[in-house]
Amino acid sequence: MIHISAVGIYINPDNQLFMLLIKLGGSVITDKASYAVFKRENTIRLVNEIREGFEKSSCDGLIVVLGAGSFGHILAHEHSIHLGNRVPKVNLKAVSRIRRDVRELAGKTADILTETGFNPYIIPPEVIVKKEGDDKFISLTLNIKGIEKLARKGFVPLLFGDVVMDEEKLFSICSGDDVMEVLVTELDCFDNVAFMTNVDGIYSEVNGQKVLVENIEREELMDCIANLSVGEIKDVTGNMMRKALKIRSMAEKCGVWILNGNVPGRLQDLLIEGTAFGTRVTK
Ligand code: IP8
Repeated sequence: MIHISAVGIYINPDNQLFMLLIKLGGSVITDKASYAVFKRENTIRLVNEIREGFEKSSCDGLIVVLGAGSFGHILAHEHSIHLGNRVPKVNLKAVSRIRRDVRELAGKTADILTETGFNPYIIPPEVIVKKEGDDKFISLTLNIKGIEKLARKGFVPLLFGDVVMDEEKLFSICSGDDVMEVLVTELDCFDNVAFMTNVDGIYSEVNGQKVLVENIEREELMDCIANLSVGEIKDVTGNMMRKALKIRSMAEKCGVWILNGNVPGRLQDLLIEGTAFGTRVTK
């Protein structure tokens, strides 16, 4: 094994180069306060940072996952979409609208990826996950392996949080975090993965003061959960605890970075230098 940089340039035992997996959170690509407002400039800047980093690395592929931001959460919250049909009056129109809106967001991001020289391949989450039980997603393994192949052949699989079919509740929400977790669990091609959020990373409270945690081991993550914050806690897809559990599960297999995607240069630093101002969760 040759380990040159923290992200990407890493040869695994089968002599295959690692790939980049980046989640662009809803708070960095949309204005979360206003329904379906795309932060185009920020997204262009982030995609350019990815391009720079990708070109300078020798990694073998890129997969991007999108949060829904105001293209999903505002209506989902208003109509309790996460409860599926377990509400007195199911709002089918809201479900249709959200499914349409998150595809619009994926389309807008795909356009930017294309303009930057990438070949995006939009993949709705139902292609790779199936909702099972109350809060669990199982993977459709064949299709997941296909995603790795697409990425190695030059496409950029572009996945996103969405409303998906649910055997018990008819429909429910699959977040971008769920998609990230399934990809990391099922594929062995990531050295580090990055979550671009609207905060600098995970904070801990020391003597009443919030302090950024730069490095944390996965087991410690849950110990100090009460004092942690990675933003976006009001989302319908869960509170801090759920997000932290997902990060902990991913850190079993690879490093998980939480970075501020609204600050220029952080993502590029990570991709080029192998380190950046933010939080790294390790095994
Ligand atoms: O923004 C949520 O995905 P997330 C998806 O990654 C919907 O939590 C439809 C609200």
